[in-house]
Amino acid sequence: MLSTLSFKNSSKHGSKSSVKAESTVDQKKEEKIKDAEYYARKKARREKRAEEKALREWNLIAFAENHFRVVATANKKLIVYKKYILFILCQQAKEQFMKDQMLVEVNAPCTIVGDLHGQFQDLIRILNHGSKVKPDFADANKRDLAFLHNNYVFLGDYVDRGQNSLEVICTLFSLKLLYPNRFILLRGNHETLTVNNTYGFKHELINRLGDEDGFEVWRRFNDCFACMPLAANVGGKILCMHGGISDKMESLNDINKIPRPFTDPKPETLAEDLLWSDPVDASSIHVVGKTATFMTNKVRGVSVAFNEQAVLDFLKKYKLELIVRAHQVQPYGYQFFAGGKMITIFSAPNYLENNIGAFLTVTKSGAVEIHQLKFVEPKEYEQEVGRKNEKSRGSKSTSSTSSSTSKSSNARGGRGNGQKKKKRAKSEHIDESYKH
Ligand SMILES: [Mn+2]
Repeated sequence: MLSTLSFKNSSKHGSKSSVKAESTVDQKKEEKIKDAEYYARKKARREKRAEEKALREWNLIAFAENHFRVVATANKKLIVYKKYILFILCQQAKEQFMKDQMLVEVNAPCTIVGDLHGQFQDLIRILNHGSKVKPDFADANKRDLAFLHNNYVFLGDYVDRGQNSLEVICTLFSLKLLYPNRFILLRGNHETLTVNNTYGFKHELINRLGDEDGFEVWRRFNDCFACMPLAANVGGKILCMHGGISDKMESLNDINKIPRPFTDPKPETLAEDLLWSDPVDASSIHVVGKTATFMTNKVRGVSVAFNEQAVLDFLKKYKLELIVRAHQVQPYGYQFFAGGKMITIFSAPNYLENNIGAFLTVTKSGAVEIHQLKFVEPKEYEQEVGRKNEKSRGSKSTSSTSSSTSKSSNARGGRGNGQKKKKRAKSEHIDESYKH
């Protein structure tokens, strides 16, 4: 009470001076707003000029090539990116993705790659696989030699977790722009805003580009992710997606009808299943059930889990022979499900302690080979790349960037065939005590 009274008194007696003071305050405020508006306009003009300049100087080939040049120095923050360049890359990639159908048709031979999660060196090892010449983007001949006879399907989860999400996504986007029909980049559940907000990509961008620019670049990448396709059909026989199959479709063409863009899939939709679903844990009784079952995905708390019969029915219904998906880390890089009719591949070695990575190649006739990718220390990696360069200079020997074994499985084989392959792979590699 006392304070109210004294306030009233003071305003009564000192009204003149307080009005004056108020008007000065208002004036100052106005000036401040004007100043802020002036500087905002000035900044906007400056940014626009810088963006236009970046676009004039934008050199896609040089940008892509730079990613292949720096790998020999391994495992640091490799490239210094400018935000305007990243704006351009995102915009052009977005336009390119919109030209793909949601279900992309691809021809064999092709290489299918699983989760990469910011492991840039491993991406380069996979890209170098099968090429005798180190890719040189400045030289059109060598550029073509590296990738000419192959298509690539990447199954998503390029960003988050690892150290070099930015290098991975920039390499893949620039290859997509250079070879739009040969590089098919599917979307993973980490290419959604709510996920890469939390699991590393946003943090990496803010770390490398600063709060404001990092946030803006992150936003633009997600605008672009929102347009990426969700599935690929290799040779009309092998269906590829990040998560898995769905019970919310009636024809393969339903995938093409999923509207774009979307930042996060709506709950209980086909899009959500393609990004998130899983085969049920092998220890579950549902696996051996004779009825196709889609159940709540308790592990993820999102989308569905499906049993082996669901995969077999799905293949029959859509006249397919094999499903290739990623999304789950595997100790040996790959795992069969439904008698070899579904293969999970995970291409980031040492994502968890000691896991091996793997990727697939599909030959023209439809035979599937699994290539494993062991973890290499940065030092060994430099040696490996060094050895490769030596080889590419002279000798005839074929490249072996991906250390290790490859195994065959035939996508065209029958059910029994798949079983046989499963057994063989087990005897070679899979620890019996391991339960997926
Ligand atoms: Mn995933």
